[in-house]
Amino acid sequence: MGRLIAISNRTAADPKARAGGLAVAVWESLKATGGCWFGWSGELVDEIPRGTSVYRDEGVEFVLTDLTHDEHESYYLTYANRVIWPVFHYRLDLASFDSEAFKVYSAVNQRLANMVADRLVPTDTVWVHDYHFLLMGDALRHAGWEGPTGFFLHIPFPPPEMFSAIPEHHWIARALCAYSVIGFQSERDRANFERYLVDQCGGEAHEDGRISVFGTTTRIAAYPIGIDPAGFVEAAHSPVADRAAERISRFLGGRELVVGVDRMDYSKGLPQRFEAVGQFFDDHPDLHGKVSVTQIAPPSRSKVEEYQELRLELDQLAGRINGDHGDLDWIPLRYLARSYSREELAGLFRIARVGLVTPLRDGMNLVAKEFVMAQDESDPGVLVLSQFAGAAEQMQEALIVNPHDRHKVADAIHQALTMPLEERQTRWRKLRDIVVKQDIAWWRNNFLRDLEPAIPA
Ligand code: GDG
Repeated sequence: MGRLIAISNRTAADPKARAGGLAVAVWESLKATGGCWFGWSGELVDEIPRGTSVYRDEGVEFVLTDLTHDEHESYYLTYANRVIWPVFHYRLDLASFDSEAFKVYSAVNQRLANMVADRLVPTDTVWVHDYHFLLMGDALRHAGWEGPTGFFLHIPFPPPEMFSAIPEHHWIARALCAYSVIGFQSERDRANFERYLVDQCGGEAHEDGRISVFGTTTRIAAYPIGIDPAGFVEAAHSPVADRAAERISRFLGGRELVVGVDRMDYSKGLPQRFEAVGQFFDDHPDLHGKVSVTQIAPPSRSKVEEYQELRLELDQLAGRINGDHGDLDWIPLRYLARSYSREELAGLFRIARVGLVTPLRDGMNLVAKEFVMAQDESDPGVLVLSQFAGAAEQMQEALIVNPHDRHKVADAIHQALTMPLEERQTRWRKLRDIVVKQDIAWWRNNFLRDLEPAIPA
């Protein structure tokens, strides 16, 4: 294989992204092939920048561009985050369709594609990431690039009935099919896209997973993303994790810990989770004072209105639950709207009896996998997992719930808290085996292996 070229909105040049599993996994291949990573610098400027900032780190070249204020507003905040994100998470009610913003989204995809194409050589392999760059495969072709181009969608792909509500759906689908390989998180997402192409575009699905449509043939497949399991075990046993675990244990004073960690996003089902926690305390007065729920929810995209409303709703709900159930010496639901280090989170997971991962819709959900790896075999905690997280396809040994059904989620919390040790261990071992086997390297290798046949000999 020649050089690997990665393209994503934010890159590992951003220290916050650098520690993430994805950055590490992609970086490995970039380092091994002397590759290059393209993306946004994180800076905003008034005029479309002519140049790029380029620097090298461990043999990997980062090529970054600033965005103009207008591009950031229309491409990123509006089209990516107020059209694609809500619709792809099945939330048509939250979408603000905007054809002017689509033009800018399209122009940014083309601007970056031109920047990338200028630096490509024929032996390169291009791997594009996520919903900011749905049109990049096509834009690269326009820019003269004819080599293999893969795309991985980190978020769900909605059913065709929903996707086709986007005014530009046909344009997007046609552009997507310019990629040689399109990867999804789950079989459900892959099947949704295939159904759209077959039913609405006259596509022909082949048995080997390729699909012929729009005069071209593209491979579509599910490649569930994983984590770096050993790295997370190490984080969970680091001195920072030990200190965090100690601090929380002191606060808990022998109470059982139920934990949730999610970016503050409406896809994560936090209001519904809080309602379920309220239901659980309604149903089990005997457990008042014996269980403490901690929800960590670092705010994200706080410039977008829907996220500001979510923040208010959570503040209110948490206040109500604690007002209804709390006592002088007990806070039933601790809700912390801030971020913690990866090691601190790992320490928190390690001492939790229950992990709550109940998104309304999620591409994969890495927290589910991290929670499992942080547990100790001698006394493992139980994962309560939404049936609507991509992770549910791999992690059937979790307690699988419908996050909209607060009674069932409350029952699952109770079942998890009272589950006998032997059952906890049996379930946990099966989950651990999956997370270890289908890790981040497995994901990357599977994807790149499928992209390789597209490389001209
Ligand atoms: C997208 C898709 C898909 C969370 N809070 C803190 C923190 N985190 C870390 C978690 C985990 C990551 O962030 C979140 O990953 P998720 O998978 O849960 O969700 P998204 O951010 O929505 O990611 C998702 C993923 O892409 C990968 O393909 O699984 O479905 O939506 O690693 O631990 N990390 C730190 N402090 C925090 O406060 N350090």
